[in-house]
Amino acid sequence: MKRFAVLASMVGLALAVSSAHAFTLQPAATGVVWEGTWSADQNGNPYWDGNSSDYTQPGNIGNFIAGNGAFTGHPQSPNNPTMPYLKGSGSNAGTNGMPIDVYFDAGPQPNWAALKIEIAGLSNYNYFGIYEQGNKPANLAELLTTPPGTLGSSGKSMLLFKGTDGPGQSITFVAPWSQFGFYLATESSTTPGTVVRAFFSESTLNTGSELNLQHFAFFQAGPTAYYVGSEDLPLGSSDKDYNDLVVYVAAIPDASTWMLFLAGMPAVLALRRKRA
Ligand SMILES: [Ca+2]
Ligand SMILES: [Ca+2]
Ligand SMILES: [Ca+2]
Repeated sequence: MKRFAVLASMVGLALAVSSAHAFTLQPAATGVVWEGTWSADQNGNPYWDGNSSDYTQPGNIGNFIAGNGAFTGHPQSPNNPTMPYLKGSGSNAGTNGMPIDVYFDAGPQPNWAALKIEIAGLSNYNYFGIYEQGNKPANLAELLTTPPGTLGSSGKSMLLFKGTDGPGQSITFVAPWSQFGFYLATESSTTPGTVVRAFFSESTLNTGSELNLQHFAFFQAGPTAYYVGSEDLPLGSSDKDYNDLVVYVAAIPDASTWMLFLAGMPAVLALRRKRA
């Protein structure tokens, strides 16, 4: 069992997002809803409320958001036990509140920023990025295209964080499509450049046993800011803790705002230097 170092203070995460509505969450099918009543008690409900096997228990994404269990006093936790999570509804609902298909509208305001928060055991092989809504690349190896911010060769995906990026890594990006989803791809540890698993926030794009099974948990940190937790193993054989790669993502009025924000996070930089 590993416990990963705390690397960044998330204090002051309230970004000076402009009043312009940079984007909206676009529900697929008949919709998704934000649900602020939940309890991270490892009972499998909501769907992300599993019992972590690679982090001190109880330590799933809900514990991180709430700032309880193994994340009590965690400096990166937003400490919000009622932060709404995205719940499936109607025909977009899986079991235990799972939203089957989730994607985002890039919006008229093009700039987004993402901050990698916390990683788990398979970190070196996990790749996190965005893809064009409804249109994943045929060749999943494109999901590993580096450096972050680079489009895959078919233009359907963009890596945001590669496995070896440490917590505190950040990126600003412009989605080249009107709508996008998030993906998590795991690279083979024995055959570099080969994808052994890939999950999409539109889980109808997943394959095999993971078809229609959501591998991401979304929490609404603000009108234009989200926490995205991910589960990197097939749900039938995983702990469903959804903390395997956690990203804070926000629409920002312009990149300079994000840079100002980062300038206020010397702890991140100091710790990253210390770790390097
Ligand atoms: Ca629960
Ligand atoms: Ca997991
Ligand atoms: Ca985990």
